[in-house]
Amino acid sequence: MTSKADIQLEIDGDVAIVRLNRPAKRNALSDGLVQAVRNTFETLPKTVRAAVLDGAGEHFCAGLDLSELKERDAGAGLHHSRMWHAALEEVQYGPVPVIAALHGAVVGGGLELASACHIRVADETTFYALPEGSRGIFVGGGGAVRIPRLIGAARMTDMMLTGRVYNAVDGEKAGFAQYLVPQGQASAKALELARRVAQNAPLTNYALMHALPRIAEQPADQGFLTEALMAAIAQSAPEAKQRVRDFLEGRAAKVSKG
Ligand code: 1HE
Repeated sequence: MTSKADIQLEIDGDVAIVRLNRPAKRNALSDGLVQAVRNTFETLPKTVRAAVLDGAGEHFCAGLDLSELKERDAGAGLHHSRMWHAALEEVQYGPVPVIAALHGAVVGGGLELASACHIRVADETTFYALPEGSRGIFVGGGGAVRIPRLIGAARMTDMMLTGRVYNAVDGEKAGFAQYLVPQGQASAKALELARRVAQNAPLTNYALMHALPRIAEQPADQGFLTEALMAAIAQSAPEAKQRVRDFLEGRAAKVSKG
């Protein structure tokens, strides 16, 4: 059973915090919850410029709700997987960059969902697995496309063939997460990053979400042209001109070592 309360949306200035809220079921993704994820990202208020995705309770997400995995014929299985694709596309190619705040289990479809986000922050309790291999099934939420782009096909193959689980430290080294933080601090760090991302020029964020992943898949000669077109559009925006002027006239921060 999925209820409206299984997903929470909080608006904090120009940042949306979307929370999977089925902690008793470890935020397992029922069909209803997958649809709710899609609907939430599709209908974010226009004032939102970045989002955080996290999970209530001890775990980010236990993946597909296995209690709904009944016998499906091939056609129904195809449409079920495509339903996941449509929802996770709305996360990846929706209106704003999404920062996943990870802790505990990030497994199966939960890892597929995290992979659709633009940045992943993991706390030290995080672990990553693809138990589909041991359940006799296959990824169906876009994982075969997105996970190899994070960690490589060889690591994903190993995880699915052997049930290998990556802990937070090894997971960050492998490429699952870009930030590793102490226990309980993933959501706060993700929110801090989201606030920073929200300050970017909208066309820069658009280019990073929509142009960069496509350019990365294009043959080099096409990629160079797409890059040039995107660069020309981004730099012609009045906001870009203002930001460059601010730097040249000493009003904008320099790049510092951090
Ligand atoms: C669930 C699910 C679930 C927990 N579907 N109900 N995913 C998996 O194979 C992972 C399965 N889950 C686990 O391995 C563990 O639950 C966890 C490591 C995530 C968490 O362990 P723990 O000890 O904190 O919780 P628990 O006691 O195992 O589970 C608590 C409850 O959540 C329990 O229900 P209850 O009614 O007995 O209290 C569990 O049955 C329930 N629960 N995980 C349904 N996944 C697009 S295709 C994607 C394909 C996949 O994602 S396959 C991988 C599925």
